[in-house]
Amino acid sequence: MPASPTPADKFSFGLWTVGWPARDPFGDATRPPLDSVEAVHRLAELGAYGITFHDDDLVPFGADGATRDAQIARFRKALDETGMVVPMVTTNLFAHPVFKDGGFTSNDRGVRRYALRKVLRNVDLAAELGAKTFVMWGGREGSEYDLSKDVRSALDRYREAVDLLTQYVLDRGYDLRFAIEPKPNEPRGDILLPTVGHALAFISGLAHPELVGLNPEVGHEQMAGLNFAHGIAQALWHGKLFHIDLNGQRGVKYDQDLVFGHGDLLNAFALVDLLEHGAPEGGPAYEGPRHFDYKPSRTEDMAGVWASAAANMRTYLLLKERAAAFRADPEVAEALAASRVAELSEPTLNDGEGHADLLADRSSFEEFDADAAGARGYGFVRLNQLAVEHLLGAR
Ligand code: 3MF
Ligand code: MG
Ligand code: MG
Repeated sequence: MPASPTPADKFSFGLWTVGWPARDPFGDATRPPLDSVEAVHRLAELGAYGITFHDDDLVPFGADGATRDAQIARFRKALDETGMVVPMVTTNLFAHPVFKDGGFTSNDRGVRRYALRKVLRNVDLAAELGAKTFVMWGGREGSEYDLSKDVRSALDRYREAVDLLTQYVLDRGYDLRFAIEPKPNEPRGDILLPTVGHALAFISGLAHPELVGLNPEVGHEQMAGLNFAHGIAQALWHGKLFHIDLNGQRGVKYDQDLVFGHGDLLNAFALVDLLEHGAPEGGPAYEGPRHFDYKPSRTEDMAGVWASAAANMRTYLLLKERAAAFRADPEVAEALAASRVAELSEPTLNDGEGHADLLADRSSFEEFDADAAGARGYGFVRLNQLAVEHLLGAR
């Protein structure tokens, strides 16, 4: 059994996760509001190391300066008392009616300028609290009706906004990078930058791409029917996994935000294996916060909220332990070799070989026995069964 979580595990939670009073489009809140100071203390007791927030989670939208300062001071005191850190901060550009057609990409230019000002103010706060990542989830950047949104202009405006923000961080000398969080839909019918792949392509056209990466969320990719572990592998390949939102999702439906592992458990196993063992030399491929962006289900009371928060961390640690056992199993090593998994890291061409050499190599084509290669099995099912058995604790 894994040890209890400790700050060294780098588990963090959004204030809006444990603080969700469980109001949904069809029903009222089932839980009381949660004070940010209590959230810090309870999460620290459970073994988390960090807490994250949207500006409006900490200070109600439109609060005056004195209220804002007082709320931030109380929060900071709770951080000091517990040793909790704020590794990431984010801005809410989706809740207030002003953002009903988006923030950075609203058709209304005044709204776009207002959104930028709101984010700039929160970037200052993020830097002040020592956050290293500023997440941008553009939940309202999108449309329901194709003809209502000029998508190319919207992307111009999105780029204009992100370019302004990176320039701001550079000019202020902040040690802060941005992470875009893709999502295919909900609350908009179609959201801009809907998947990891779309966001990666967008980042490559920015003025300071080195300051912008991704915050992929398990459920968001799975809502699009995509393989989250593959998406994370590609984000790592581009050097763009700046942050991660862990949770659970069961198939292509609304954003469930279940506890991590309570959706596609096998994919969660592959994900933890990748994060913990995916470096080329075998260590962790990702060193950042293991951030949970889940919602304690509406059926749960406050005791259930804390039980579900603990469940996220325990599931992660169990998967980490199972992945380590999988990697240490000699039969797995043998199955990996039989499946030629490591052979894929060998370059296809010899050192210095070009197309002329390849064309001259008769063994690669004229003498290659395609029928024999086509008849050979890869043994992937055996390998997967070994993974399932480790996951089930049967080995
Ligand atoms: C919505 C989300 C968001 C983002 C958050 C972080 C409310 O599906 O995942 O949570 O994670 O805005 O920036
Ligand atoms: Mg979500
Ligand atoms: Mg999220």
